[in-house]
Amino acid sequence: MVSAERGQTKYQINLRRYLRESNVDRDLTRIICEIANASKYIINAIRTGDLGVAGTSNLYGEQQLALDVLSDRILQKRLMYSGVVAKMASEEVDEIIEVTTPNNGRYSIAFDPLDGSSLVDVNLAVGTIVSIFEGDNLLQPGRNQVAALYVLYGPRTTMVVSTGNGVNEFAMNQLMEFDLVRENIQLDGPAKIYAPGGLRSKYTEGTEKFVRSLEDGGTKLRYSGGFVPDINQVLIKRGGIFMYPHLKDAPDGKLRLLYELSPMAFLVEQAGGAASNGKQRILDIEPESFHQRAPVFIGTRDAVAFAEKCLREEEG
Ligand code: FDP
Repeated sequence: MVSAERGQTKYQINLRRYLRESNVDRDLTRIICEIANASKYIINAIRTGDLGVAGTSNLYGEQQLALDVLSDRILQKRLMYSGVVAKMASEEVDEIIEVTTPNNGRYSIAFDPLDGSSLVDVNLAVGTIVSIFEGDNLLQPGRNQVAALYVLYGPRTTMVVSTGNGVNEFAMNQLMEFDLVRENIQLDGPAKIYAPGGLRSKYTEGTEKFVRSLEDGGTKLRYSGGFVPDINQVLIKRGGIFMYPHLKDAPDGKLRLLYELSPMAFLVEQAGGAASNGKQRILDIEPESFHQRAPVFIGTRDAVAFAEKCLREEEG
């Protein structure tokens, strides 16, 4: 740990220095700093870029926005030439990208370049989500990640990152560099807020019961429709739960295991929280395909355990 104060820092320390002083491996530091650099261009594209469609669709059949395609290109380029990456998988691209470098990259990366991009035209927050594994195998359980992070493009641009030793928040300053603003974020408070994705009329009995108990207990609804800002709110407020449950017509929910759930589950567990598909820890799911989806209940440990209990009762 670099500063003494938990949850806060007293002096400015930038991302690279923080990683170096925390003894994070040099190549991993390089990757995280490349993503920080890429985010400068992504935020610029979000602020000023074309809001239209790209005229292409991704493999889920969803129409790609020009911003999705551009953000993907920016990230791919920075990582490709970093010299330390073996493989990349992007939510926006069908095939796995093999990177050839003279020294064979030691890390592989899965990313969602611009999650929630459909919120840009209504000027709500969006984010980039990144999962990092050592070696060249990306199709493995999330517990094997060596690092995970997201960049949140809101009124401020922040990066929340874990290299397996707690969770820290960095904020972009006027020079577009990331400074440490919160160290060792902990989900140690009560779950005061909940963010429920998906159509409520499609919830199954157990999820409906869970939501009703939250409401009866005074938990407040705080849902922006963007996975990154919604998770960020739970983390920074030190308690809460996000869910995108299994639905009557979508048993696997909506969110993607590798690109969205694994990295967020890694961060939330590192902050002392939990992430479950309702039955099983998200980080223990053995992925069978790159584009696999899973339901998710993620946030404060007690709230996730209670969701699991409601779902067990639903099954009888
Ligand atoms: P989007 O489709 O706008 O990219 O990852 C997909 C996502 O957004 C998440 O950011 C968000 O939590 C979820 O979908 C919202 O889905 P619903 O509109 O079905 O609630």
